[in-house]
Amino acid sequence: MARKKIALIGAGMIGGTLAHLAAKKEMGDIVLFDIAEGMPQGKALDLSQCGPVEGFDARITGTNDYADIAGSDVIIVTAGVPRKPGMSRDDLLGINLKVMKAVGEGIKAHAPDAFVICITNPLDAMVWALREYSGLPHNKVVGMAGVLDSARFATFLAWEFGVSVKDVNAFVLGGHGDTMVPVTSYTTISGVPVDDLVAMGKSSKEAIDAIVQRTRAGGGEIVGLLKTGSAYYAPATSAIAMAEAYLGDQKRILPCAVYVDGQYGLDGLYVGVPAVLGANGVEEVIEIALEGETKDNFQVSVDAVKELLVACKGIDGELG
Ligand code: A3D
Repeated sequence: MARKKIALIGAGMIGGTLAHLAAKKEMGDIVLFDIAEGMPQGKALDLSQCGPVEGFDARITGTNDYADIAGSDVIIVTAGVPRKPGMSRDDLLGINLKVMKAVGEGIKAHAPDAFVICITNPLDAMVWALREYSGLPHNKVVGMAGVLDSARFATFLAWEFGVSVKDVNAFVLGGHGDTMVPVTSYTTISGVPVDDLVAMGKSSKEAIDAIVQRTRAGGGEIVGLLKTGSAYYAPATSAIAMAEAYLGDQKRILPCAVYVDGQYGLDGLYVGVPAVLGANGVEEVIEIALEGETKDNFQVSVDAVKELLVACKGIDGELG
């Protein structure tokens, strides 16, 4: 069987980390694409030279030519500009929308059968625009955010309860932004809902509320510390988990930004909800019952995503 091919559009901090992870896991051969001349080629050469030390077989190449992504099984898109301190994800909209147009057209022309995972912010709007520009089926274009947001939530909860992160199953819904909805009623530690653990006195409502807020602001906290860019290790590993679910037909249920077509009473947009990822891409959107405050917060998040789509359509009249 031929090796799988993974194209990484954007060879910056996340792109380079993705390439290293994919190579270490021998997921396939890797093409790093970027508009910066020499940079993807240089990173590819450097990463290739990890192979003999780490013992992986993966051909890693760098390019500035979209023709080289032809035949890719998976494409992970990080092309664009990351947030700087004080800049919201939404400030990035205008700049990154133009990037999505170029990337979408490149994918359409050279790799229309790929499964595409978008990471570029503002995520829920960029994945929608990328799908529009690429013309790929909706089930083959998905956004990475929920896996990362859930991982952040899980990390903070594991610290709070003094347990292994392996035992925390965290659940975050909605758009990837300050309005995301970490759901404590669906978040469990070894099957026990966090709300029940609070009732048992293992933590307090105030502490959990603070963790929810820290999760929502989790990206910004790292931007503030790094000062020159945004998080890249955890975003990269989260996208790799999604790529593995597709390539291995794992049928994993992962929170992703997926196209909703009637589910949750929504259609025509991408938003973060649990979905089954397998060989057909997004195979099913899981519709859970939302009630009370969670329902209201999800609606606020959806409204924020809708506002971004209106802004995108305002910038490029050909969209939607
Ligand atoms: P960075 O290291 O700047 O890499 C971005 C790369 O994109 C650079 O190498 C650019 O040269 C390249 N690029 C710019 N325009 C184009 C183009 N038209 N075609 C191809 N390449 C281009 O950023 P990063 O890797 O740290 O972050 C990448 C994106 O991910 C940013 O938009 C971040 O905001 C976003 N991000 C999202 C999450 C989510 O959870 C959704 C988390 C962290 C970062």
